Amino acid sequence: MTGSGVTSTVAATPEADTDPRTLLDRALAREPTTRRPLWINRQAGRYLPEYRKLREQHSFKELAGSADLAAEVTLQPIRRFPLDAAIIFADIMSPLPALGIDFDFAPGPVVAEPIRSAADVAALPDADVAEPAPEVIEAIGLVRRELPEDTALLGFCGAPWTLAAYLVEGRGIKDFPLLRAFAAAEPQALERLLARLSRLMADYLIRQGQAGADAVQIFDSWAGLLPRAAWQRLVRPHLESMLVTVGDAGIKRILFVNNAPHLVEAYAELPAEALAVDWRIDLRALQDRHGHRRAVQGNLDPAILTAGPEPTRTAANTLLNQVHARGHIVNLGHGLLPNTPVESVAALVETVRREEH
Ligand code: 1CP
Repeated sequence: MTGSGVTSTVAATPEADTDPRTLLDRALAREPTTRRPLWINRQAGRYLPEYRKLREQHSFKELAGSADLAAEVTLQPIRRFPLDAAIIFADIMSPLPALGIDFDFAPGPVVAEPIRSAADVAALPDADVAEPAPEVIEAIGLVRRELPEDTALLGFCGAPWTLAAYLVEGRGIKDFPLLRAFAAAEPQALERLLARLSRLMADYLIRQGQAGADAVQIFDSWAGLLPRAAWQRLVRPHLESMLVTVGDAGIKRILFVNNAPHLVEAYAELPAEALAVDWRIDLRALQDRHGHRRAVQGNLDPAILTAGPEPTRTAANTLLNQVHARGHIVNLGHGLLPNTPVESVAALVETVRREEH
């Protein structure tokens, strides 16, 4: 492609200079911006020396469980790089104690008593009594007060299916065979579990919005485990009802679908302001099909950043040239890897910001 279409879509408008909204807000509305917004999945965490230093004194559970420490970790990458959004430091498991779920991290989530039967699902508390992750809600308030005005704050949650994956399987393992067996043997119990998670996550995301999050990202990291027909029947209705409830509350939604090429078209039909995809997906082709009504987010391969600043710059420039600026939020296609040099992140930030005019 020539690239001329790309430059014409980033033309600055006089209004854009005085618009109090963040770049992320405007990209979510698919309005023209002076440059594309950038934030990075897992931008806080183990690749940062200042995070590793805190981790010498505190477990991950302690960091995520304390509003003060979580706020501090959220702000660490923002102090180092001029990113356009912070994402609250927590885990997709954080709201699950509200359902009486006990878990630890080793380093990923390990559930003490996995859900393996209809009786296990029936035993979950049904009334919406407990407040999901009050420490996360408090941390959002703390970060909001510290964050520069032009930096957006993102809340997040796990999609019902991805949470169910950990709850049924008990931990993250390849292809989640116990989960797929449960979906076949106990479809009604699975649906009851998904419905319960969908309600809890809608409530949790709305609370995050009320506490000061500008938008929320829903991580469906294990979206691709079921074939399309089973996904449509069992999973989609519960994901959709959560997205509708959150949208009706006026909260903007970024829906991340990971490693599910057979479902990307179905995800693009779900109600969300932006669709985020992993690095396997052709983002420009996705934008050509759905960009008239969805912003797109992504999708550099995180592994490229581990190769250093030069490959990072090359890949970032290719992405910027291929994908139209309007309605594009730059990000990786999955989380930063712990062995990423800080210099690669700096190179990515610099490359994206150079587009400004
Ligand atoms: O320091 C440590 O040892 C803990 C590692 C760690 C971290 C930094 C875990 C355990 N979670 C987190 C934080 C986290 N998790 C964030 C905060 C944002 C940031 O770092 O900037 C977010 C958004 C998540 C979301 C998350 N957790 C997802 C969805 C995104 C994705 O990666 O697909 C998933 C699947 C999890 C589960 C989880 N928690 C932790 C790990 C290592 C994992 C995944 C691996 C596994 O299942 O074993």
